[in-house]
Amino acid sequence: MDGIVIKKISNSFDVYLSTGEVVNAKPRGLLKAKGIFVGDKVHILCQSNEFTIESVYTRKNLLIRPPLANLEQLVIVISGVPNPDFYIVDKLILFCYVYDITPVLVVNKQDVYEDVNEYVKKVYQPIMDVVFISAKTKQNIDKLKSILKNKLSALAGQSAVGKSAIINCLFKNMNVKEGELSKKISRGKNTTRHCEIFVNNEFLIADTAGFTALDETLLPIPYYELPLYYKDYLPYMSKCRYSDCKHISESADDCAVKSAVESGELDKQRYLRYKEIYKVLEQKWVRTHG
Ligand SMILES: Nc1nc2c(ncn2[C@@H]2O[C@H](COP(=O)(O)OP(=O)(O)OP(=O)(O)O)[C@@H](O)[C@H]2O)c(=O)[nH]1
Ligand SMILES: [Mg+2]
Ligand SMILES: [Zn+2]
Repeated sequence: MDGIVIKKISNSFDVYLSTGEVVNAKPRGLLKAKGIFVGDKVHILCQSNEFTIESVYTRKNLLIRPPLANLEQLVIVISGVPNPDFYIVDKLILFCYVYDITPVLVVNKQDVYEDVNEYVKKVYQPIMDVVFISAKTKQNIDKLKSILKNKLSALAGQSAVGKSAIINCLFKNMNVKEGELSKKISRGKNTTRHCEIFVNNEFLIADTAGFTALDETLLPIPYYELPLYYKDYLPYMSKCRYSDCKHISESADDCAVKSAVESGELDKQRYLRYKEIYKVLEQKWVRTHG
């Protein structure tokens, strides 16, 4: 039978079977525990009530930090308070594109703050699914559920945006401590190694603190390819004078992105964040190739 690894403790794995059961399994002799990750799809054999992982199916992707295989969706959570850090949001979106993960933006705490909605609608709705929710009043939770259905997803976002509260909305009887969980984890020794998947018959959600600290130097994007990762810039790019325009040092006469930023058609702040990410990636390129 087949299943998904949802938890790993040294040589022992919890596997969620296609029947809905969770069993504990050990890897077959030659199969090294080191080579099996949370999120892996595995083939299991059962003999006299002992479960053995026989093989690991080919992965869609494998993340190192957090150590997680086959992630399909990343739910990036923001809220009115704490003040959203859109630089983190933009980096997480790039990270998703690199690893073939679908990014989804969730704007939580709609019961108290709606101030960022307009900005999010203008800047992010054109490039991704955006859901405005309240974990407290359950506003639009059904919409979020339909996006998460039958997929392996993870939540990412700054502390206190409501990630634990959202997990509590999705999984009855879970009761993850809100405002406490990450403190507990961050006191542990291997914070970045912690990764576990919560499951029920509808969704699989990876619980990990590993995404918030995403460092742009970890993005394996050559700086000169960055323009191709900006879906919102691509329609303009075809009107830039040079087909390989980077929208950086070109003049606004030659660059349709720059002139759209000047006219207010494209958001100035997102463009400044783009320039910052470009600069960091270029410096990294010079360090490693120069
Ligand atoms: N008013 C309101 N408060 C919320 C909502 N969602 C979460 N909160 C509150 O916001 C605070 C932080 O929520 P958490 O779920 O702990 O945030 P988190 O993202 O898990 O934070 P870390 O674990 O530190 O990363 C808690 O006091 C929650 O009760 C919401 O939709 N509306
Ligand atoms: Mg939390
Ligand atoms: Zn340009």
